[in-house]
Amino acid sequence: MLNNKVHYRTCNLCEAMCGLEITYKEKEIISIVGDKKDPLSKGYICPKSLALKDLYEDPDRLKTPIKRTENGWEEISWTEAFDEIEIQIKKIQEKHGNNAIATYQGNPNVHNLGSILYGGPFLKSLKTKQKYSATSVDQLPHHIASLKMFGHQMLIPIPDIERTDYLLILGANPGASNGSLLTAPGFSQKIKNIQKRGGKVINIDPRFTETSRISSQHFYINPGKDALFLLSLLHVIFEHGIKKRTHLSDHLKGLEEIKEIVKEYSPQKIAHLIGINNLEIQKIGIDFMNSKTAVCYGRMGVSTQEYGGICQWLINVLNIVTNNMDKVGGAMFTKPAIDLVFMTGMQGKVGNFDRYRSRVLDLPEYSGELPVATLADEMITEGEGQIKMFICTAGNPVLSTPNGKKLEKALEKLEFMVSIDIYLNETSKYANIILPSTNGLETFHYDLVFHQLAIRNTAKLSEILFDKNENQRHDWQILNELTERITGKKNTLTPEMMLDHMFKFSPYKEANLSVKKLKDNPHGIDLGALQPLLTKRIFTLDKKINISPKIFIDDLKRLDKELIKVDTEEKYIYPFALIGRRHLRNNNSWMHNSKLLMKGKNRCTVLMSSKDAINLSISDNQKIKITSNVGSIELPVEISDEMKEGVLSIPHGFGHNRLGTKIKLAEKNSGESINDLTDDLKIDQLTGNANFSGTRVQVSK
Ligand SMILES: Nc1nc2c(c(=O)[nH]1)N[C@H]1C(S)=C(S)[C@@H](COP(=O)(O)OP(=O)(O)OC[C@H]3O[C@@H](n4cnc5c(=O)[nH]c(N)nc54)[C@H](O)[C@@H]3O)O[C@H]1N2
Ligand SMILES: Nc1nc2c(c(=O)[nH]1)N[C@H]1C(S)=C(S)[C@@H](COP(=O)(O)OP(=O)(O)OC[C@H]3O[C@@H](n4cnc5c(=O)[nH]c(N)nc54)[C@H](O)[C@@H]3O)O[C@H]1N2
Ligand code: SF4
Ligand SMILES: [Mo]
Repeated sequence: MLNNKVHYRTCNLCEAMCGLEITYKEKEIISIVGDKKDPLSKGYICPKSLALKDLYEDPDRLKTPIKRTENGWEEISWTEAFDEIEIQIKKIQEKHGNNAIATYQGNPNVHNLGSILYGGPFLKSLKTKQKYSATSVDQLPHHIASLKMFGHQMLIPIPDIERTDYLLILGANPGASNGSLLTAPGFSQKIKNIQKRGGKVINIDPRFTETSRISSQHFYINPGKDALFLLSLLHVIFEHGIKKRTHLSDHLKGLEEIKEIVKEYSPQKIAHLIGINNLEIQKIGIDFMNSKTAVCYGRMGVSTQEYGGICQWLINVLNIVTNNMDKVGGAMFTKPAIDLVFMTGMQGKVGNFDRYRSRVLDLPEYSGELPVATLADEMITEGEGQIKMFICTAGNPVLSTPNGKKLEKALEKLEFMVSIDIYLNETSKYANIILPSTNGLETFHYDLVFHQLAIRNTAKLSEILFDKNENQRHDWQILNELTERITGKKNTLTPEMMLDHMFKFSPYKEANLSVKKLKDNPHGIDLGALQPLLTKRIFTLDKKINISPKIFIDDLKRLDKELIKVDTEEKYIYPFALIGRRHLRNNNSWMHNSKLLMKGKNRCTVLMSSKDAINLSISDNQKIKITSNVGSIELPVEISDEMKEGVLSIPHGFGHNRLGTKIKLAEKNSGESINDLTDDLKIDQLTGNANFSGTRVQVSK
């Protein structure tokens, strides 16, 4: 009789990097629990990790390449698939130019070592400017703020939530999302701990969320008005006088400029637009500046706004001018075992912005990518540079990008499309060929990205738990074969070899890190708490931290129109503002096929305040039609006093009712896609990021 065995790894489903202890026998998982010896997560896990079993066993998961034919989908061999894709790439680029091929990289790419290491060379081999990713429906403003202020797109300040006395959270709901650009497993407990230490947690959100519930105080804000809120906080802080000198003083520039600017934004003048009372704003500002340590954390909900760029810039400014940047208990910077920021920063490869613009809408490039909101227009609009072929890797843009229905129409018209994906879903169904990859437990993994964003420096490797079957391929093998076929050059390096090489540049010389050492330490290795280090890694040309970058200052003119805006006709036609929401047991669009996660009541509902429901005579669970300027969907109402009056909430990632997919359980719990309502043309004009917060809608019965 075979004995049970135990395997340790990091959960790859969200950014929290929880350590798992998986008991298994042959190819069967017996249990998944938190690994108490993991130096970062110390035993914490959320229910999603248990779904790794469902994912592994899911009969709907693709294992063989499939090709769309007149008679439906047919299984084909890998050689046949690669041969045909190679022919199409060459044919289309010869006929229409390199930019006729577009690529989109979805979120799971950053949770997959192989995709990170082999995705870059693959994109480069295509020599196309039509590159897109989930970055521009998510955290793009963070990167631009870091690039313009610190000189490096990945120099993202990490709130030191384990040591702070005051945490101001805007537009993030770690109580459901487990945190983002802030890897902190057990985030909710850490919020409670701040209060146990005598500290405060203030949450600003148009909805009273899972995070609001465990915060010291919650304030409802009008969607999309965080830039004004932050300006008014800075007004209060400068009015009371900031500390004269800090360890960053000699490294700052632009302080006088911002001080002048915020004079215009007193809370007395703009509180009514923000929706938070003048005195409350003053109190938050004063408490923030007087707290021994304090940090402002603003995520998804403030990034995906009309002024997302301004928001992320001002959050950094707030942390800097209150002497909380690069300080214990404030916003800090990591020094991970493989320190991509330092490695690339020293080589001057720090990212770029606006070197060229998109063809149709004239939107700025960022780090070689264009904003995905304009992908459909680039496909539909005829002329030189029109996209004819699309390669989608681990992405579901039909559900995840604004105006998904428009993208569907555009995908239908392509000459050829390839998806590298584990499912036949809402996006991959438009592919001519789907190349399926291994997933999760079948992969060798090291978190290159999330160690860079964690509240503590640790290093952990995950070995393959279950070998793939002979006909399966890893993402890196698929990407590598495509690259080899395009370039004609062989690459025999494996992810393991590449990783081992990167450890040679580790700043932790004394730790002697290597793949072997991490294999010998399966719970991971602790490298210590974050330390101040920013002055050694400012990568701007003049080596100054720029508090007032010109692009943001100029963008304030756009924001200032908000101050004098009278209610437009749009507000009467579409009286409600729509926002999204996450749930602990969802993961963007792709885990609704897990039995375990889909238990319980329907989660794809419209949340509406009871006052609004009474005004419209709508009862709980009644189906209503929600319409925006781009489309309409029908969903049941959930009356909830979590909602601010005039604001509705629908989760993203649903809409599995489109025909021709193969995700049986998800189809049964289909819901509707919020991105059939969001507008691809209403974006943050500065950064090109999608704007999901506050889509104007009307409702009818
Ligand atoms: N309205 C609204 N829209 C949103 C958001 C929102 O809050 N509101 N959130 C936005 C955010 S933050 C993000 S990150 C995006 C996400 O947007 P996307 O990345 O486009 O969407 P996902 O739902 O993550 O889809 C991931 C795809 O990868 C496949 N997949 C999963 N694992 C693997 C793997 O290991 N290998 C391969 N090859 N494929 C795999 C899945 O089957 C799925 O098709 O959505 C954005 N869209
Ligand atoms: N369970 C689960 N976890 C996830 C994911 C998932 O889909 N499910 N997705 C992962 C991904 S890809 C990401 S990027 C992260 C995102 O993680 P978070 O950034 O925490 O994202 P959300 O949970 O969507 O929280 C955004 C919050 O912003 C609020 N909000 C909306 N509009 C505004 C506004 O105008 N102003 C303010 N102040 N608040 C606003 C919303 O009500 C919501 O509470 O989560 C990750 N973790
Ligand atoms: S919080 Fe994220 S990383 Fe941790 S177990 Fe849940 S899904 Fe996995
Ligand atoms: Mo995301």
